[in-house]
Amino acid sequence: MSKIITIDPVTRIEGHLKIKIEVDETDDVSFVKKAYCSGTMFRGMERLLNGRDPYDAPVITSRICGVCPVPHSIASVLALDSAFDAQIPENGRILRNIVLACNFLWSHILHFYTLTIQDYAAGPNMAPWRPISNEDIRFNDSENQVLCDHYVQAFGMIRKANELCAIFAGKSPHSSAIVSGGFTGVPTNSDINDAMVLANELNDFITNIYNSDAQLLGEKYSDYFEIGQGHGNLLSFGSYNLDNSGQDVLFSQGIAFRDNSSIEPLDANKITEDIASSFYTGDSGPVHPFDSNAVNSYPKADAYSWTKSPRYDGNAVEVGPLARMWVSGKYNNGISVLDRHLARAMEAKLLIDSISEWLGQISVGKTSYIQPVSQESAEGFSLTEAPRGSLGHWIKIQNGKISNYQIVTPTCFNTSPRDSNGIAGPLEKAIEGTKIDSKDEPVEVLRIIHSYDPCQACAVH
Ligand code: NFE
Ligand code: MG
Repeated sequence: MSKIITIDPVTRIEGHLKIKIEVDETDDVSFVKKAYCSGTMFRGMERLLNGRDPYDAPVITSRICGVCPVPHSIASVLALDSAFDAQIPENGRILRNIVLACNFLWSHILHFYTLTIQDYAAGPNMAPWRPISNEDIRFNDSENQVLCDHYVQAFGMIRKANELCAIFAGKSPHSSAIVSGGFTGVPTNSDINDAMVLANELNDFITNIYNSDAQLLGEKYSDYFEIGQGHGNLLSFGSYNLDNSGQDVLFSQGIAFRDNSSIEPLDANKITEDIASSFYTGDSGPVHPFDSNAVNSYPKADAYSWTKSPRYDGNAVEVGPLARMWVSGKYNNGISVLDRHLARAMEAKLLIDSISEWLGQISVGKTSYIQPVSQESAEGFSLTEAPRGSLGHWIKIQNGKISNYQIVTPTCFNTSPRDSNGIAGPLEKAIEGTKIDSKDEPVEVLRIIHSYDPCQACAVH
């Protein structure tokens, strides 16, 4: 016998996500047999770009999301850079890295303290900590109190990460300083000094509080190192150029398949999207983003999500901090709920250390921008990383206007529905097989979902 449980909406994520699970009830113990992820809203940002000036793309695509506006701007200007063969001055490259890393930091801190810790810790008897239905709280009273204090401190840190970004980008979120050809700001010594002060405060919090709270979570909930593995395929597009050759990067590009411990190089032609279970019509089967002709279509038989199904060489692949750190050889403990949280915290430490280094590399008084030579007809694409994982933008330009713009986001990869081969998306697969202690409160499922840090606004874009 099976029981259907629907969590709709899933809370403490960004955007609108529904999870339906089928729980096996034949024995005393319950296991999830099937899981279905649905993005329940439509955005249409790709269609909105058709016919517009190519330089509008970074400004508009930034608005896909208030959580990761910088990565969308970066992905969009990288696609324009590739279409126009733009040259980026050193300062432009460094400033892009700094503001991108600031966005990662504010997102990671926000995720751990405002979207995750409530799954594990019991705060005071007031909103947003109560009502609480979860019986599986393993922290003692004083640990709960400390975590709650850190939650309050985290808000100040999120603000500081945004301020650090705004020193250079002028405004955060949705800065217009990130442009094809580089970056519009030319920093002063006083900008760099102000940024250093904020970076030091953030480093202190990330090192002594965030990373140590993540470790404590790992100690209390060590069984979650065995929960939520999924397909076990980890993909990273790579990001943060450390020189202008594009060869030296902070996060490498590559893929680690479950049955193969080596990291394989990525072939951009093997990235496809499938719309079998999505509310779109167009070419069925896997289609490369440049060839996409998908148009929204609702209702549609057998479809259950507004998210498409990105695949790599036919495989469903997990993306995110764990995949990025794994492919870069910086984390290899395992693939699970807790590994995702620990890799994310370790990545935050790596990034705040890098920001301090990059601040020291800015050349005061030198330009950050070289005007690109626009083309009437061109195409380009970018493969980069956002806080939640691999992000790609593909642009085709005809008669000086955008003729096709396609976006594949991290949460699209992670929360994708089944494809035409019946392969479940990474989050669906991670939930399937999980043992549920209480069918009224499947907290295990919620903890698996939150470990991916889904953003459905990005997923449906
Ligand atoms: Ni809306 Fe985003 C990140 C992107 S997730 S948060 O990180 O792209 O798909
Ligand atoms: Mg898309």
